[in-house]
Amino acid sequence: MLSQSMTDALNKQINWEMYSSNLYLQMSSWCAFKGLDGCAEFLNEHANEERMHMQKLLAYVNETGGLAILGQIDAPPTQFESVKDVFEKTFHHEQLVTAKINELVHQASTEKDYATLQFLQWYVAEQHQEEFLFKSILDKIEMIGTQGQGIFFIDREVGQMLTQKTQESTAMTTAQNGDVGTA
Ligand code: OFO
Repeated sequence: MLSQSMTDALNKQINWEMYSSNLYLQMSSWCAFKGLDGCAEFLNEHANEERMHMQKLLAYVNETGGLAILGQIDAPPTQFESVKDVFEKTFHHEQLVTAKINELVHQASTEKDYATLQFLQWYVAEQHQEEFLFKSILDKIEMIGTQGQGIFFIDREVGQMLTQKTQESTAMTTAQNGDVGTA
């Protein structure tokens, strides 16, 4: 059973995850408008992942005796200076989300809510991956540069990262199904 304070804190995180989803969807839209189709697809997929993060939290609150609440969500920014600006903002946003997850972990630990503490470990690992992912995109942008055909190559690289990610997750699902079949 969740305490009211833990329920409130998880509901705030539900809101953050929805905001993240909308932010990345808006960035995807900006990239599509600029003809950056690889980046647009990558960010669109990432928006879907953020929605999944929200749904996972919502399910946890509901199954633990709390009432999950979808509050008002701020509108994300609509204009960006460049593709580099987009990915700098994604990286900073993920750092902010990591800080929010760490606050939740601290609260669960302080309240001795060990089920929530355990549940949040998935988000701790996920944030590590996401910060790494966006930092690696920023590193690539830095390496390739945005002059001349640089933007074309950045867009292609980011699009390929999505293809690679999709292949890895398909391989993982296949391996997991195989494990279940042989168990
Ligand atoms: Fe991008 O992170 Fe959700 O949690």
